[in-house]
Amino acid sequence: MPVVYLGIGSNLGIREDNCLMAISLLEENGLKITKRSAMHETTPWGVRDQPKFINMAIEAETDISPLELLLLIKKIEGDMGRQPAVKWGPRVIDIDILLYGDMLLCEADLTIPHPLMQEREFVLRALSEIAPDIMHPVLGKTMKELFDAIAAVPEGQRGKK
Ligand code: PH2
Ligand code: MG
Ligand code: MG
Repeated sequence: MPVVYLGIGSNLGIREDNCLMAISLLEENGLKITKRSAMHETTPWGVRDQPKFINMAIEAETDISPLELLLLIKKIEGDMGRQPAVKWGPRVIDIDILLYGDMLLCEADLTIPHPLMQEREFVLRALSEIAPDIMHPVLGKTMKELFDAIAAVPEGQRGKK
């Protein structure tokens, strides 16, 4: 079965409970969760003036195709009360597909690997905890290497050339 890595985040309400609820709902809907990272409190990225996030990453096995998984994620986010909001703004729950095996996908609503994962410390910290040796299928670097690379750059300099 394909192994998928998902990023989970919340910065509204009881953030830890929201992340755990998302995991339960993913399991109830057919994902076999094989690893989960610790929960990390992280500084908001993109839009800075918002509450801090709780972020984590999970590893799962699933037969659900990427686009079906995206539909399931949207359903779970909606059922958990996520409202349409500004890009990168506050949210009750956010579930992102980071990696889906070695698959490369570029559809209107879904790009795999997640196109911004290598720029986000909050993603790489959690992911490198559970999958340090997994290779990014485009960048040819492991999650640990990507995390070390971003952690070495001062926060204010990240994403700049
Ligand atoms: N999610 C965003 C925007 N910014 N910052 C952190 N620290 N964690 C997130 O999960 C996050 C973010 C939009 O999905
Ligand atoms: Mg996100
Ligand atoms: Mg998302």
